[in-house]
Amino acid sequence: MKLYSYFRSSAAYRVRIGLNLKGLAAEIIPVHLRHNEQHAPDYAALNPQHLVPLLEDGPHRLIQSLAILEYLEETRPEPAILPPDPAGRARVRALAQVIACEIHPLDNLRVLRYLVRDLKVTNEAKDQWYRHWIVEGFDALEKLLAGAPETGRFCHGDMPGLADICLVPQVNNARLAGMDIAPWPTIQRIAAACAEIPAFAAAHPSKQPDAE
Ligand SMILES: N[C@@H](CCC(=O)N[C@@H](CS)C(=O)NCC(=O)O)C(=O)O
Repeated sequence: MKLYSYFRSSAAYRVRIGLNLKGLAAEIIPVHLRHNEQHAPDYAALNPQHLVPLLEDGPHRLIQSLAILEYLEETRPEPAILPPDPAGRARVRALAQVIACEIHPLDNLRVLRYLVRDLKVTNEAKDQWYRHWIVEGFDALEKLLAGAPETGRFCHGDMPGLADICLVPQVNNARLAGMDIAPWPTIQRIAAACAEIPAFAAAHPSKQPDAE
């Protein structure tokens, strides 16, 4: 397998964690987003969205981190990253989507660039925007996690899964933005529990071949 990745990309970070949890090896092909390599013709031909991650698995070329993770779950079911029951799977997917569909897209590099370059928003206002969507998303996520009997050591029970895979990179982004996670104690606790797992630790941006 080949994973087109950027060390700081949280969507690629999700797939790196998923591969590690399932014990799967993938060659990392770095795509430097700050140097605009996602827009290079060779890469754009692979992914017309000009985004990472992209996973090649034999003849299959897969994009969108959640779709990739579901593909890995279906093709390599053990260890599972989704619970066995439909209601549990719906809960885990919902938690994952709170992050991957409601926080992350608003804070993506191309959105931030558009705010500054096209809409002439100041850097201060751009940073305020960035933090705003994390605060709003984490406030909801904290309530969803803290108030639920299904929450265990991890987002759903005592085994890490899809929701944790999405949570950890988003917490990392928040910390990189100088945010304190303490106001969300359940999120903080779960992120700390994940950090102890080698599959999560090895996927961290600082451990990537293209890390700077
Ligand atoms: N929904 C997509 C999001 C992918 C995405 O936004 N990737 C970012 C890095 S985290 C990217 O490639 N950004 C390039 C850009 O904004 O120009 C997924 O989950 O894979």
